[in-house]
Amino acid sequence: MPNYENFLTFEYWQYEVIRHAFSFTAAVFAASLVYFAMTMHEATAKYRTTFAISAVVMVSATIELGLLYLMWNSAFVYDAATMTYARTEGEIFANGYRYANWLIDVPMLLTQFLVVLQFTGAAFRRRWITLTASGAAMILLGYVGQYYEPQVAGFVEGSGLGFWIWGGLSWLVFFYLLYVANDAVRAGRDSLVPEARGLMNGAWTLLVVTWFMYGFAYMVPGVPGINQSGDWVVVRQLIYTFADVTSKTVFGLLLAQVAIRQSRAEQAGRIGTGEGRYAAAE
Ligand code: RET
Repeated sequence: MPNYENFLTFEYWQYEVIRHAFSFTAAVFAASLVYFAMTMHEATAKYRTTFAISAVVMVSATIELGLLYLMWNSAFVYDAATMTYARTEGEIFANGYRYANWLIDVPMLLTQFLVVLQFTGAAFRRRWITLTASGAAMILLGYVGQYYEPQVAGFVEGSGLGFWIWGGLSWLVFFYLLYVANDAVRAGRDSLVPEARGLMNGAWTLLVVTWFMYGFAYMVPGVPGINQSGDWVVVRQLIYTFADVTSKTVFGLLLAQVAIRQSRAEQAGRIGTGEGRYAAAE
């Protein structure tokens, strides 16, 4: 089943705002890629992984958002008489590309988080497996659920129950993921120098707040009263846009700063350059 956007006709401004949001996001990620690549040398070798991961996230997101932009362009056609955009016969817009992007980026961002928290060895592996597995499960469950959008929004016959069941399971996995990630921050942040700890706390808060937004955006087609409104399609895509830029680029910038501050402290000889206390402990 195609996403619920395909069943609506959009006013000129609604369509344009969404188109611009897609191009804005793709451009931010392409520009951020250059920034992460060019500032990588500011950290010592041990901390460069976080820049490399941000670069991977930027490439995948630029491609996926670029595809969304192209699809949005071809899926709707302008009618000058009514000044609206209606779906082009034979074409569809698929929000599923976002899920493909998250499937790459969620495990990447969680890996980045563990790396900057200085986990190594067995402690890293244990947390990494739990976090990436639950991250992937969360995305895949939501991916299945979004196929029920037309039913739950009332455009097609059917109860839309699948939307709530798969989405509900995804929410449960999400809460488990947050629980495990919270445990990792608590255990890992003490190994950071004081001037990096505040930034790490900021990155964690940012992660929680922005990741919740994706879950809320998922629900929009299921909310009666707003689920057949073009305005809410705009709101939903703008929520995704904001969450994307903050959870990928701003999050990456905060972790890069943590890495740079750690590197400086090590270079100044204030802390050791060993493998971190967790490797030693295990
Ligand atoms: C879904 C389905 C409904 C329930 C929840 C979801 C959560 C999605 C999240 C996505 C995060 C994406 C990120 C991408 C960055 O590149 C799958 C929408 C809770 C948390 C961080």
